Amino acid sequence: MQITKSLTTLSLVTFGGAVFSLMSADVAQAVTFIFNADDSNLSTIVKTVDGITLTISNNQTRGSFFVDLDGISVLAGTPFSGTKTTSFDLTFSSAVQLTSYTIGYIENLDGDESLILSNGSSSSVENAPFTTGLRNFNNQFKVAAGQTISFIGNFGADVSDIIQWSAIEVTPVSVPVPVPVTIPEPSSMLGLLVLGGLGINSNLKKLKK
Ligand SMILES: [Ca+2]
Ligand SMILES: [Ca+2]
Repeated sequence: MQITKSLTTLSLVTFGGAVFSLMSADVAQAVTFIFNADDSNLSTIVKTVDGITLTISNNQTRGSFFVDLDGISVLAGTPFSGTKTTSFDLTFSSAVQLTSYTIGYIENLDGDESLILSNGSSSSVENAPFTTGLRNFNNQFKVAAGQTISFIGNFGADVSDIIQWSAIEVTPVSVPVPVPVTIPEPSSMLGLLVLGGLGINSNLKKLKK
């Protein structure tokens, strides 16, 4: 994916100054991981979307995940999946920013529940009340590739609750791309075209290695 993006960047730069303002903006789009019944009863869920792999593991205390058409149970009392789910770990194969999640189902919530995601240095606390639908993370913090995010769910006083996520959305953290900061004179455009071509060839060689 990175190589493909580099090629696109080179191509755009080659064709003139008009696109420079676009290149300086962060154009990364959110990547959505969707959970469904195929994920149920797995001790580790692995999903790859747009070249980013999400791994969810270490479910406590159940040992495996309960997932149905409403999504993955991120907080679940014993009435719903036999054994409570109170915590688990998430990792992403490349650097991302936590963006949002979609709640597919809730039941028996009392308004005293909370969800905490932390990578050790940053955290996001998701407080009740929860409703179904898309919800931005309270703190959209960034995590490095492979860094463990600990998820902890708090039931509050009553523990017969369930919250299911039908999806989680993250945004790739863009890697700085060396882009010229000055708009080239028309007379130097030919040179840029040549350099751009060389750059593409170089990247293609790397791709073949
Ligand atoms: Ca309850
Ligand atoms: Ca509760």
